[in-house]
Amino acid sequence: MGFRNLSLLFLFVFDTSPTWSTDVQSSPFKETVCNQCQQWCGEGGSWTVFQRRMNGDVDFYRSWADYEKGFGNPEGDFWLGLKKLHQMTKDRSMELEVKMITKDGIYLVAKYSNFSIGPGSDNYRLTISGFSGNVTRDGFIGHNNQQFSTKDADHDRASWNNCASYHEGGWWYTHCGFSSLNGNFHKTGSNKGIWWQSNHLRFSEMKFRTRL
Ligand SMILES: [Ca+2]
Repeated sequence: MGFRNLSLLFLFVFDTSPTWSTDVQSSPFKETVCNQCQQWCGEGGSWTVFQRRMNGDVDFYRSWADYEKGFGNPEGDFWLGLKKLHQMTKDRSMELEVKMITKDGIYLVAKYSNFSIGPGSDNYRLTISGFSGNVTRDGFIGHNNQQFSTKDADHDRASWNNCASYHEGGWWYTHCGFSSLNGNFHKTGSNKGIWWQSNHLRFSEMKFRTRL
């Protein structure tokens, strides 16, 4: 399937079902696949997954243009794209859920009651609030109202460097911040890899739905 067709899939297949690894299948994260469109029926409506890291076979250290249009495999590691994120969140209040598995196999969930992405003319600024979940520390603390940055488009608050280059992935960085879920999958350490506060991760998934 070419990327052109994948792009169409992004528009119509919400919350695509990944090929779960064994430990994820047995985890609290397993959800019910309820129809042939692979929509997962949570209470009050279906989720749209827009980010997933599970295999490490997709390069996330990419350009602004790539992060705008999206990349990867919607059944595996992928980024939906900033343009679609803006289009799908601009008119209604959305809630966000972030699922993570640490390097040590601990399952984390962070939830936000308010989530939206601004237009490209404002560098896809993040609006996020209402944190809850089983993870004690908010990985988006301070990231509210930040613009998106990539290795070739520095919109962060750190005047001394480009956080997207330093952490090797596009994100709504501050100085540089408390999370980086689009970093290099295989690297570990405080400044590389995929991390949320002090947690180094081997799985992440981000999704939103209309707030009830
Ligand atoms: Ca900077």
